[in-house]
Amino acid sequence: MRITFCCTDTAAEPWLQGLRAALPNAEVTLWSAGAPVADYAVVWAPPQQFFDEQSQLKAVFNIGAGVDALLKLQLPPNAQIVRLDDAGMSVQMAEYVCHAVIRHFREFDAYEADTRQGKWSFRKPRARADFPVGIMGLGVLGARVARALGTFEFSVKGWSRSPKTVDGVQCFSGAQGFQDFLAASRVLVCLLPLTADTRDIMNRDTLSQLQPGGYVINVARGAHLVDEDLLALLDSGHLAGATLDVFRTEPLPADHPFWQHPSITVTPHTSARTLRSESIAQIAGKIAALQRGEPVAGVVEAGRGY
Ligand code: NDP
Ligand code: OXD
Repeated sequence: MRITFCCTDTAAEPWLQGLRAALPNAEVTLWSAGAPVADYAVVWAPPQQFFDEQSQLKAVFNIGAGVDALLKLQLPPNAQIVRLDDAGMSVQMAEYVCHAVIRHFREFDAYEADTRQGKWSFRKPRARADFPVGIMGLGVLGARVARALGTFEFSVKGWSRSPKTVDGVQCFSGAQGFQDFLAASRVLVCLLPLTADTRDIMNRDTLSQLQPGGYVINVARGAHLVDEDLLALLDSGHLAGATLDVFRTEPLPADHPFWQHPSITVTPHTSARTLRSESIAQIAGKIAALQRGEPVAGVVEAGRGY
C-alpha cells in the first residue's frame, strides 16, 4: 500500500515519520511531481496537479475539518474525501469560543484597559440571561462548543441544516428556523462549513436580526462574513463587537480595517489547530479500516459540500 503526503505550509518530515510508525507496512512518501501513484493521500491545500497525477487514489485524508478548498479541485473519480473528525480540535474550539464569549460578557477587555491605566474600578454586573449565544452549525465542533457554553449557564441556541437534539440547547433548523434562531441570539458563533448555501451568511440583513448589542464570533471561514456589513453594523451601534479568527484573505492584509478596529479582536486562524499525533492516529486507524473493507466516519458528501 502506498501513501502520498502533500500538505502546503506543513513541515512534512514529522508527519512522514509518524505515518510510517503508525502504518509500518505502508510505503509513505512526500509527493513531488511525477511521483508514482498512491492508494491514499494525506493532504492540505494540494495543487490541482497533485490530483491530475494521482489518478488511483481510493481516499484523500484532509488534515483539517473544513474541506471547502479541496472541493474546488477536480479529484480522481473514485477518491472519497475523509475529513478530520475532532482529533483534538473540538476542545480547542470550545476553549476559544468560551474565552471570547466570557471576555465580552464580563467586559474583561475594558477591565484590562482600566487596570493598564492604574484604575481600580468596578462595572455593574451584566445579566447572563441578556446574552443568549446562538451557534450556527451543530456538528462535531458546534455541538462541543454548545455543551461547553452550557456549563457556564449561558442560554445556548443552535442552528443546523437538519433537525437536531442537543442536551440543554434550544435547537432550530433549516431556512424556516433561521430567523427565529437569529432573533433569539445576541452573541452569534459561526461554526458552519463553507458551502454555496453558507457563503456570505453573516451579512447586513442577518446580523441586523440579532438582538441589539450583538456580538459576532467567526471561527469557521472568512467568506461566511461580509466584512463591510459587519463594519457598518458596528458603526451604527447595532453590534457591540466581534472576535474573528478567519478571514477572506489569510493572512489578513496589513491595510484591512479589522486590524485597528477598537471593537474587533483578530486572531490568526488559530482557534483549533490540527494536532499531529491525534491526526496521524485517526488517519492510520481509518486507512486500516478501509483496507479491511470497513466504513469510516468523516467521509465528505461532495453534493452537500461538507
Ligand atoms: P461538521 O460537518 O461536523 O458540522 C457542520 C454543521 O453545520 C452541521 O451541524 C450541519 O448541519 C451544519 N450546516 C451545514 N450546512 C448548513 C446550512 N446550509 N444551514 C444550516 N446548518 C448547516 O463540521 P465541524 O463542526 O467539524 O466544522 C465546522 C467548520 O469549522 C469546518 O467546516 C471548518 O470550516 C471550520 N473549522 C475552523 C477551524 C479554525 O481553526 N478556525 C478549525 C476546524 C474547523 P447538519 O448537522 O444538519 O448536517
Ligand atoms: C480546519 C481548519 O478546517 O484548520 O481544520 O480551519
